[in-house]
Amino acid sequence: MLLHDSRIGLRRWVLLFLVISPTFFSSAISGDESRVAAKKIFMREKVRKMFYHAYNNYMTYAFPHDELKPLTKTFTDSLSELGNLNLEHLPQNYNGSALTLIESLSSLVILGNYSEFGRAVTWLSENLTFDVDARIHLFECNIRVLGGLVSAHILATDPTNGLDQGIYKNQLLNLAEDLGRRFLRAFDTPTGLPYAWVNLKHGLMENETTETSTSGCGSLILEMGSLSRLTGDPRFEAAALRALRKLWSMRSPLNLLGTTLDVVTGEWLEHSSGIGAGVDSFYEYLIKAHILFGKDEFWDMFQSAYLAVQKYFRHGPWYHEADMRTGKATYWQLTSLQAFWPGLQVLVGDIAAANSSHREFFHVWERFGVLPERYLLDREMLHPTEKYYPLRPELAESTLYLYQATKDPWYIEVGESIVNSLSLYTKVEGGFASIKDVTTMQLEDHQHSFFLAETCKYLYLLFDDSFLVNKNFIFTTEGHPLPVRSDWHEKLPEIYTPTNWTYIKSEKQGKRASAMSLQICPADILMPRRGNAVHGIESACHVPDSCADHRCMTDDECGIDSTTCRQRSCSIAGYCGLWLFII
Ligand code: DMJ
Repeated sequence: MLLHDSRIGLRRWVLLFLVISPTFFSSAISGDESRVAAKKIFMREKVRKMFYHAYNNYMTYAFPHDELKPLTKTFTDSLSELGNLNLEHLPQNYNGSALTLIESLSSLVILGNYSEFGRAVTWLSENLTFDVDARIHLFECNIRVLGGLVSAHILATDPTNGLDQGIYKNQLLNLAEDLGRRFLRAFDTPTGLPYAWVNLKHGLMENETTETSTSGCGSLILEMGSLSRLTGDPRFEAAALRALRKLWSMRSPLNLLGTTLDVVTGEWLEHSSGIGAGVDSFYEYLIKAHILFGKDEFWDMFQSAYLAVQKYFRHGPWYHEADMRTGKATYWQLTSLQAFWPGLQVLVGDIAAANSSHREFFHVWERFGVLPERYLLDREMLHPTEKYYPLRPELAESTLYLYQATKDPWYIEVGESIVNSLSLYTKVEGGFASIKDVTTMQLEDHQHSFFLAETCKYLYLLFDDSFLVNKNFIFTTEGHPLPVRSDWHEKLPEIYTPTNWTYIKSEKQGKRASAMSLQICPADILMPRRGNAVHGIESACHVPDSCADHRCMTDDECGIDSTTCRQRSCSIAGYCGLWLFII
């Protein structure tokens, strides 16, 4: 009897649950959505305050010098210190280049502060000069200053950004052009590979080092290409392209590159490389140059390079270094800079791989409170001299890309955790300080300009992407936005106005959709039918198998499936496919 009664009771409960469950679930979902929406607004305001705490302290204690020293409330002129400060070549009155202000320009626009943006533009127009006897690092000056000016010029000329058009007469572009001309002297080498260092006033200096890095000469094309398109002077793009082509021609038969090279002899000095320091933005610029300029040449280079990375550097979600000649692993190290890679993978459409690597980086962040500069994977310990965290943006950057591609609220939680750590460990009265040692959280007196150009910007966009809606930007490696314009793009027809590049247009769209295919591939949809066949769309996530006949010995020889974007694996019979393994 008891049993009978309880069965009836259970059935009633099941029936009742079935009746109310749709309402229950829909209200639970909308409850979740509104909680996420509220959190995003709350966090956006927290990031806004973070940005202004860093910016206002810079303006009070360091401007017009380059960067703020937040502990002593003093400054550093790091543009010429990026590397070795050559004091004897600095004039007495050299007082910096307002680097942090230049780096903040696009962030001010994204935060909607057009009046401060306007004041900054006016100040820079009236005061900034590059006719100074300063030895600068080409790569750093390109990504920070040239990129900052070019991007801000584009934002300033966009009437929707609310800048009083009366005050803007291309001053930032004129400054960028002047700087670009000074850069050109660095490219005067037998190989076309640029020197890492150039003097802004005098050009190449006597006995200048001929050593540079792969990223140093392979990540100039976005800024210098844009400068050429804006000014009509083709020399900037031509120089950057020539260097990139030369660099690519120096790859090994495995499609791997080293980390350092000689710009005069064109020989490699360091054959080991990975996806971190000295190489990172080289990969980034291949894919982003393809997105920005639509040249197949960039895509072809990128695809081969990406495949080689996945094949020789990847170990599960981790990436080690390998010798470009043999493909054999050299250093098993996780570095903070590598954390940009999942963001790049989102652009390619390789979202599952991006997600798994990102999770590992976040675990490391959670373990230490921030990301240490270098962790020795094989010895499971921090690198003895690289325990620092200089407020780097890479994890926040990848978090933004993954959230845009998946809309998974977990990434909002990650962003919240990053913001909370930054506030807890690095915020001081005079700004935000770098961490010298993540085991003690001892601080260092430096607020790098990329904290304003990138870290704050990516976090802000994570919580409020209104700047990106119905727009189509790529971000340079320093976080400066450049719009994808049909007149710069070899592929986009003018009638096609793509929506935001990282955006899954509809929340219902599958998570595997490639952010890049949404941007590049839809252009093909508008192409007229060829004969009776509708022209197909090549998936951007597709990485072909190593062998054309799909034979393989290991999983690493298999690529990424073009329709599902899933990693293919090697079957027992030795064929690549989407095999299901039952463990
Ligand atoms: C930035 O200056 C750029 O992102 C660069 O490519 C490498 N990383 C730093 C910030 O960590």
